[in-house]
Parts: sequence; structure tokens; C-alpha cells
Amino acid sequence: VPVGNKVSDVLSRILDLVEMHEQEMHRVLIVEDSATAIAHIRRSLSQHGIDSKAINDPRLLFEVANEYRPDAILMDMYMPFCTGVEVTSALRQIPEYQALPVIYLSSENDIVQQVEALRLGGDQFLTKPVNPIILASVVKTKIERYREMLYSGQHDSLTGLFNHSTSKVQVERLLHAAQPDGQLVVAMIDIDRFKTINDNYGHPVGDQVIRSVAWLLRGRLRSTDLVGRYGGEEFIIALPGIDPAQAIGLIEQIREDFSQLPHAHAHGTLRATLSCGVAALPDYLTASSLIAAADDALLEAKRTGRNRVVL
Ligand code: GH3
Ligand code: MG
Ligand code: MG
Ligand code: MG
Ligand code: MG
Repeated sequence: VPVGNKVSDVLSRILDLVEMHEQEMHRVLIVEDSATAIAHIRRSLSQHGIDSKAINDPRLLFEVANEYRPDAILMDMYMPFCTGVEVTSALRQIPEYQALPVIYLSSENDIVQQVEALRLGGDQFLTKPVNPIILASVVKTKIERYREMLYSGQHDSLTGLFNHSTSKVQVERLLHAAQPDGQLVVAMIDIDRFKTINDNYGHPVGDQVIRSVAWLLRGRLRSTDLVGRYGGEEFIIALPGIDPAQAIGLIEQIREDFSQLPHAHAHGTLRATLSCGVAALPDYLTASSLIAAADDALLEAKRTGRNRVVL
């Protein structure tokens, strides 16, 4: 049962859905100095359900991109102040925009210029006039690939949870959202004597046990809680807006229920247990110290017999 007040849970689910919808929309930033070209491109995109925003001054690109968060850029070649190639080269210097699809849409017919634009960071070169269906299809395909790439860079393929590095970023994010006087509980959860499960029943059975931990955590925690796979058989969770005693009760329940879960193997079922280390605001104030303290508590849980939760 998810914790917390019911009304705020419902509200947070609604906000999640709104956010999900916004994320599903394709957003294209058009960098183009001709107003007629902008109108034409925007009409073509909107006919295919693609949201867009246009700027006629390439110098505004970074400011607008920060705000609008485009999934792709449609770039003109020749504009006042600078060329599309110059803007794209500058964009590629910024880690956040290194893989953002940049699609050139220009009347430049010279192959040498086109190849140069691709070499300096463009993903595709379309020449004007472009068929609106081709334009929409190129934009959508590039965006889908880009999103798949982002997703697989942030998630673990075995469990679908956030991976190690994204988990740390998410703890930072929750911490910033919780401050100055909010609540945040971080826990590290590790499967006990997992090596013997692999040794006795094989790696695929071990994988299934890892998946069942992920499934249980995701099912028991709120959509606003972080659940990540921190290492091989080690998980991290971060729960905002809950006091440590309440969180420990919840984690204790998850630990207990997991210990009763049967896991199938070739000749029957096995049981596995979890050790959990917990740390919370305001005892620790940074993401790395919260994680380190949860890790210390986890070691303590291992030392004192496993299958337990330690604060
Ligand atoms: P402890 O109770 O102290 O945590 O002991 P343990 O055996 O669980 O811990 P240890 O760190 O010695 O072993 C963890 C093992 O997890 C070693 C590694 O081969 C295995 N492992 C790591 N990732 C995966 C995976 O994705 N799938 C499977 N099946 N095993 C994995
Ligand atoms: Mg132009
Ligand atoms: Mg272990
Ligand atoms: Mg270990
Ligand atoms: Mg471990």
C-alpha cells in the first residue's frame, strides 16, 4: 500500500500523467530566418501532430532550448549573424546537447556544403522544398531513436529501473526538491548470499530473483519514489516526504514480504532475503553522504546477521 495522504497521491498521479503526455509529444525547435519558411514548416509539422517553436535569430538558440527542451532541431543553413553549421558546432560542445538530433533543412544544393554540415554535427540534410510527409517522418524517426538512446543510457536492461549513475542524479534531484526543511529517506538494499543462489541454481535463476526485487520495490513504492539498480544485486531507493520511522516500517514490510516469496528453479522453489541500510535528512545533507551512510548501515545489517533493516 503506498504511503501518504490519499488526495496528494491522486494529485501526484495526475501530474505524472500530464508529464508523461508532455514527454510523449514530439517537440521541434526550428531555427530559421525566413518567416514564410517558418510558417510552412510549422504547418507541416502540426499536421502530423508534432509541436514546434521557431526562432529567427540563431543567437537565441541556447536560451530557448533550455526553456522549451526540444527533442530535435530543424536547422537552416544561412541566417544573419551566423550559419547553422556554426550554431550546431557550438551546440555539440555542450554535453546535454551532444546527441540531440539536428536536421538541416536548407536550399543549399552543394553536396560539399551538405557533407560539411553533417561532418560538423548534423544528423540529416533535407533540401527545400521538402515533402511534408518526409519531413514529419524524418523528424519522428530521429526523435524516437534519440529517446531510445536516452532511455537505454539511463535504465538498466535487466530490471528497467534507473541505472547506477542516473540513480545518483535522481537522489540529487529529490534532495533539491526536498530542501530546505523537507524529508528524504535513502535506503540501500542488497540481496543476501546471492552468490550462493547463482552457484546453486544458475545465473538465469539469479537474474529472476533480481527482477523480483525490482518488481516488489516498484510495486510497493510511490511513482514519485526513486527505485534504482545500484549494482549487481544491490538497489537504491529514495523516498521524499516521509519521516524515517514511517519509511523504516515500509521497508521492513517489504523485507518481510520478500523473504516469503518463492522463486522458481528447475527442481522447486527457493527463498531469498534482503538486507537494508537506511539514512535520512537531516542527519546527512548531501546525496553522497546520504548514500554513504545508507551503505554503512547496510554493512552493519550484513554484519549483524542479514535479513534486517538498519538505520
Ligand atoms: P552478501 O550477503 O554479503 O551480500 O553476499 P552476496 O553473495 O550477496 O554478495 P557478493 O557481493 O559476494 O556477490 C554478489 C554476486 O552477484 C556476485 C555476482 O556474480 C552476482 N551478480 C552481479 N550481477 C548479477 C546479475 O546481473 N545477475 C546475476 N545472476 N548475478 C549477478
Ligand atoms: Mg536562411
Ligand atoms: Mg548480496
Ligand atoms: Mg557483498
Ligand atoms: Mg552486493
